[in-house]
Amino acid sequence: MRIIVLGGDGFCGWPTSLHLSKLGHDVLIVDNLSRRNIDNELEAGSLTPILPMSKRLAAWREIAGRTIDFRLNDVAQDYDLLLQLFKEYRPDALVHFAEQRAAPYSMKSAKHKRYTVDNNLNATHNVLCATVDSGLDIHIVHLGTMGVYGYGTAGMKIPEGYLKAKVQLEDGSLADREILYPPNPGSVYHLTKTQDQLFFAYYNKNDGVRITDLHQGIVWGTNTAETLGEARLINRFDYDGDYGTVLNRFLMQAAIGYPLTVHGSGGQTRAFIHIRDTVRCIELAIANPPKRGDRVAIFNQMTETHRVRDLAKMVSELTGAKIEYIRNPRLEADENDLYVENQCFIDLGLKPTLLDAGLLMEIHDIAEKYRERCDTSKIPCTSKWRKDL
Ligand code: NAD
Ligand code: USQ
Repeated sequence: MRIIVLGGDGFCGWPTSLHLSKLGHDVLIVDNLSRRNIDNELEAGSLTPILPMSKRLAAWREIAGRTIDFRLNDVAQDYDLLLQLFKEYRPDALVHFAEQRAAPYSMKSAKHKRYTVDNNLNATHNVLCATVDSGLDIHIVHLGTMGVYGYGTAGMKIPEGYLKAKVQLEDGSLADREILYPPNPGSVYHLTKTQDQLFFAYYNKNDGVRITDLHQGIVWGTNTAETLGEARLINRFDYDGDYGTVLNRFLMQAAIGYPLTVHGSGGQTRAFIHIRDTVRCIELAIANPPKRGDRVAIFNQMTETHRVRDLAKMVSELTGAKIEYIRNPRLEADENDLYVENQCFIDLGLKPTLLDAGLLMEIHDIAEKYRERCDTSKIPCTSKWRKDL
């Protein structure tokens, strides 16, 4: 297939591009390198030394004998170039990672809130508009988030996108309906993902665009089969207070002897997935597109749930790291249970990579290897959800 990967320079996009290329697909990465610019803005970079795009792609050509093309484009701003790319490249599928994805970054200031909304909503809308405008039947695979649901479940498993509801009719009888699960975002970033869902529902209904929306949990790990053992292909590893996600942060903190930063009581339960499973899920989603006329396919892309303090304890027992309970800069429930349905990917053949000591230590060891690159002043989460927190 011919596949465009929007946001293919990022943490999920780079290993996905390699994986799809390795499978024999023709891949074109489109990215505006905004994440590298945000690294400059925050004066915080990837713990692992990632190469510039042209060098990454040259290494892949040399190692795998496969070519991945690249176009520098802002998907949210340069609509004409995006449309032209679609018409020239004529992709069968498109994977859309090109959004600002950190909740803390989206809450830093009015400027960051507005950037996140402008960037994410325009990027998604431009992709949909250009798909229709091009006249091509492109299957859009989008990376959404588990955070669109909120993290509470009223005692049931969170379904894959659609909630079975009983509605009362005029005559008092009950009718069955399936509705989009009520959105309940916990940050401006998560809010943009709930809005993305409405764009998808509308363009699917109005224009028959075929869409798979993947509600992904927190991604952990760094290596995939394609990046392992080859420094020039190394994936990014975010550890700073805005972009670093919780489990990778704890492993990195343990590696440099920094106390594990648990927010509040650490009773927050979240969904997780290893980066290897991320790339496999995208392979499966591309191989199993919705048919023309089908509604938006929504899959929960996660493999397990964990409480933050349990993760901290696990990492501490493995490494001897100290745990520090710090004031939570976010507005979120102190304690929550989370049950999530994830049968769609299992049925398609996903064999979940679950958290185990070996994999945790692999990440810890990578962090240890690059510890000299860590700027410890960038570890604290300084972005507050409200000024009074
Ligand atoms: P990332 O920031 O590492 O990568 C995003 C990439 O998109 C970057 O290379 C960036 O330069 C590019 N980009 C952003 N806006 C763009 C624009 N307007 N035009 C062109 N390129 C643009 O993020 P990631 O961790 O790889 O996440 C990718 C997607 O997966 C995001 O949409 C995110 O919401 C979703 N997701 C990530 C996680 C996670 O834990 N990392 C979990 C769930 C969902
Ligand atoms: N947390 C800590 N200590 C830390 C960092 C985080 O206790 O040092 C806590 C947070 O308060 C939160 C939880 O860990 O309760 C998760 O935080 P996170 O930064 O790991 O993840 P989150 O902000 O939810 O965002 C990440 C990705 C985002 C994706 C989302 C999936 O950055 O792109 O959409 O995970 S989900 O969480 O399922 O919504």
